[in-house]
Amino acid sequence: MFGLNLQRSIDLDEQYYSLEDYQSNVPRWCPGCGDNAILASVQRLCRDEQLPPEKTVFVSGIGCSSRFPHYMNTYGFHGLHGRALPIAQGVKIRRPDLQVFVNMGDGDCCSIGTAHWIHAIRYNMDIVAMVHDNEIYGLTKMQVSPTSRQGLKTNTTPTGAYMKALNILTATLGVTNASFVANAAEWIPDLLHDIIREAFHHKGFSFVRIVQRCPHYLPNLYDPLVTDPNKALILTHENGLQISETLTKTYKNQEEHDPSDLNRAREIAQMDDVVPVGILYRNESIECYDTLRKARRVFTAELRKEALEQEFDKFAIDPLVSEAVASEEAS
Ligand SMILES: Cc1ncc(C[n+]2csc(CCOP(=O)(O)OP(=O)(O)O)c2C)c(N)n1
Ligand code: SF4
Ligand SMILES: [Mg+2]
Repeated sequence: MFGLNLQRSIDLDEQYYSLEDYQSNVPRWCPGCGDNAILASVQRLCRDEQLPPEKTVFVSGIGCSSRFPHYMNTYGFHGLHGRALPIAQGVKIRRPDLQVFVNMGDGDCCSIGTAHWIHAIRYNMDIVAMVHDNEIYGLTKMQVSPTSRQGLKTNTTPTGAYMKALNILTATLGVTNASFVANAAEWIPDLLHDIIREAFHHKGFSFVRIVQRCPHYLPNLYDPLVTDPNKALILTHENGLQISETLTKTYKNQEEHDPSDLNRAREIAQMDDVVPVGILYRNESIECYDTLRKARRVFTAELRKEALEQEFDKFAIDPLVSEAVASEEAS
């Protein structure tokens, strides 16, 4: 009789998710680790897009970066080393209504997970994949990675990495059906956020390589890039990133790059004196495997029941056959 009728005063349709709604455990990454900046950007995206936590999934492999799902207050799957992508594809094919994100390390994606990486690009499923590229195996204490630069001293290459580093961007751009390829640097948070937002809005496999600092094992590695803004080549375009005036004052090295220009994207990806920041390539016309499969067969409750019954029928015992067997045994 006294007080508010809460049933009536709270309109559940008007639920607003704040940043805190996406935050979970306190991250256990080292202070200054670039993974913290990536997490903050992704939580901001979820808040801005008002993604319902129960409709959002983060899938990872194994590595420092792969602790990501523990820090998101959404569904999550901390998988196996190198296997984040097939797990995410499995989730998406069965639950197309979910927003699926993948967080992988450079070792996860480009070493043990290489086959999955290549085929995930070709399958072009509607998933956002982020590679936290710190050029090292962080979790296993500083082993060489395919993206480690030549000469880098690590615990498995104490005299320096022998090979030239694998170029993640040119490799991705070279795969059939590549539909969205972007590059970001975690120390430019505004552009990191804008790039992840563009990736989220792309229908298809959105591949974002993020240059990520590992101050614990490779302190100062990225200092020349972080301290000299001209080492970042900002890619701007009306169909890509639009950079604010404030950022332009700092990041003057810009190129207007049309993300539909694959040849120029490949040239930019090959630059090794600057870090391109922006959308290298976007093609909305490539078909998605999840859409193709959906068009062929809609899994209604009826169809599921029918399929289950067909399976059970394989184990059914025909009464005529069992009678014949019984009388044969008796004679
Ligand atoms: C099948 C398998 N092989 C090897 C390992 C050991 N292992 C765990 S994480 C990792 C590399 C992590 O490096 P990266 O993927 O770059 O992630 P980071 O820690 O740098 O974020 C390795 C080799 C494992 N857990 N499982
Ligand atoms: S070891 Fe490197 S990558 Fe791992 S949490 Fe620490 S700073 Fe980050
Ligand atoms: Mg790594």
